[in-house]
Amino acid sequence: MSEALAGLKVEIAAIQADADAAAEGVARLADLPTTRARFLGRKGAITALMQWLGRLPADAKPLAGAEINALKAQVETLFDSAQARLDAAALEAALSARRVDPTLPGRVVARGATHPIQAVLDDLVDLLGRLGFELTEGPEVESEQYNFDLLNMPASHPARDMQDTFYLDGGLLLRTQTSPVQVRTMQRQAPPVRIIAPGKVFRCDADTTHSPVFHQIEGLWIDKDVTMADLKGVLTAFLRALYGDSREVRFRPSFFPFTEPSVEVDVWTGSRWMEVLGAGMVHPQVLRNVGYDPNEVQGFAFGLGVDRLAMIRYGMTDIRYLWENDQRFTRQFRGGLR
Ligand code: 2U9
Repeated sequence: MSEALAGLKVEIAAIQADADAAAEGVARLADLPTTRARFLGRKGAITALMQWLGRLPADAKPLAGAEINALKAQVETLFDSAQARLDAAALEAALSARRVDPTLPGRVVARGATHPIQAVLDDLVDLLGRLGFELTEGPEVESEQYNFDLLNMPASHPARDMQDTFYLDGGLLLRTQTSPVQVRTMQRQAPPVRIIAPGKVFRCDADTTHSPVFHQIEGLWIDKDVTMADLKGVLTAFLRALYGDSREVRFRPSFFPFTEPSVEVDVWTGSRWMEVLGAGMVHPQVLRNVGYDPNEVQGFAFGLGVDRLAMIRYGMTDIRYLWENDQRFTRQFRGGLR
């Protein structure tokens, strides 16, 4: 063995011992890369060994190269396991810092309840669905055109009074009824049309029985031969499903600009008649306004106030309970009170 090769072996043994101690001694993950680079980096001790190769006779070079490579592989393994040791320690530290105590009592999460208006709305949509009416929806911000003009309520009509309607900038307003939804639907599609439009409506009015925001559900059925007899039949079936099978129902003449003839419908409570909805045969002018021919098609529309129905159903005396979100009130409806 040449002197140079013997010297190389001494040097390899020294680096090996040095690397063992260094890898063992690294205490923090962050220090590992610099320590590793002292041996394996571009200016590290093992890289520097390569200059020994130049000083060796040609026949010793393969053996020396193999020795250096073996050292390199060993030191790499050394630092890989140091890395694994430090990774595991870091994970252990992170886990024990956020230790979970499974014996602690659970947090009580307050459970919500379906709002009485929503409960009534769900029932109505379901019931009218079974009577063949399809759910439709539309915007709460409307134009005077859709909320009034097309429904046969000209500019002079009292319903357009500033006191009743919330006007917005740019000729817009908050819809005072859901009827514009039916107008838009009829403009879009040819008859037959058999739809309901539930949703929020807005009127500038507030006391114990009036809220500036309330809910309506309106229905519309247009076809070639839908008559006043259908109006009476469908609405009687609807009200009996809602209030009881043998409930007496009364139709009284009334007036709405968008229906002719118009009726108001009462149910017998046992002691008095209670008004529950309005309806009528859709006015021929309204049909013309949406591009329908009143000589070809006709039909009926109806509307009812959902909040009022909820108050009747649950025996409420003040509409404001519906908006206060007082849990002493709302939690009474948990589990679907009837
Ligand atoms: C079109 C044509 C006609 C909807 C109708 C009523 C009668 C009615 C009130 C009930 C209580 C409003 O919430 S309330 O104050 N509504 O009495 N609504 S007929 O008539 C229409 C709708 C759309 C195209």
